[in-house]
Amino acid sequence: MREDAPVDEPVVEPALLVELVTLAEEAARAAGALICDGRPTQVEVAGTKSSPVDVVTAMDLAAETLLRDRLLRARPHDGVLGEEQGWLPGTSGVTWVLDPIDGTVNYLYGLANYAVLVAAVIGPIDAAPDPARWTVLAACVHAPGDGRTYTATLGGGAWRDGRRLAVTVPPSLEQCLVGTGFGYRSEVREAQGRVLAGLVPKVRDIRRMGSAGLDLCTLAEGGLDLYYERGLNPWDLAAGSLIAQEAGARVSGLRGNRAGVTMTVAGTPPRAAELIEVLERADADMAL
Ligand code: LIP
Repeated sequence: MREDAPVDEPVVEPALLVELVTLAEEAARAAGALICDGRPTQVEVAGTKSSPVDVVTAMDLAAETLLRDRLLRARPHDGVLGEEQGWLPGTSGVTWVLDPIDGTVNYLYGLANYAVLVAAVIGPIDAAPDPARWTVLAACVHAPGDGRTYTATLGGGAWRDGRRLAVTVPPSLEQCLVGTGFGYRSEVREAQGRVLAGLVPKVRDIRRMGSAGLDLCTLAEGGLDLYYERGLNPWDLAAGSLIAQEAGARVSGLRGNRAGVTMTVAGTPPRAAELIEVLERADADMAL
């Protein structure tokens, strides 16, 4: 049960949810085939963004173009927000939120932990989709490198390759395996490292796997007990947040806020509340 579900959560026609998740999976699989089967032996960096290690590859760009073409050919009045090509407003009320390769550095290094993230959200259409104001209706996270495909619809549960998912409930914070990630700017990473140093003695162990979308899916299937990260973009967060929520996780920010760029915390409610308390005491949402 989602603790941060808005009291006015919309009632959505089941037929629309089925249409959206089916289209999301079809598009994610097509983009996954492109980036995996077409991966060159030596992936070239096409450019950088927030820092010299925040890279974008030609495949990021090609995969997002494929996703947009597929989705808008099927639903031409929808909006789209993508990591590489930005926001295209729509008129239908549905906006697709896309990360063509989540875990770009893993993809660059030939590591399998990367995924295509596709989510359909509703919310105000006068501005780009905002985690503070959206409702995620349908999601697909597809990891072509190892074949994992996760899906969810609002109220319809979370699934991996046809198997229903549920989060774990460890007896204490000390027994929790915690996933996290770090920003691309060194001054941000320094502040995040201080928060991490305070957390390590309080939990079972830490995992940093390089893809927020797959971290949230791994939590949904019990491979992590908790996850937190400061600095997630909407496209990192949208798909995995629904899959985690539908598996029984609480997904939120700190200090009563919703999940978003300031902080995202996910996990079974009692343990998530304990992690939130630790992060609030550490002012983890105040780090650069
Ligand atoms: C990645 C996120 C991850 C974060 C990485 C990076 P990208 O997204 O999914 O959680 O820790 O630094 O931002 O850049 O691979 O799409």
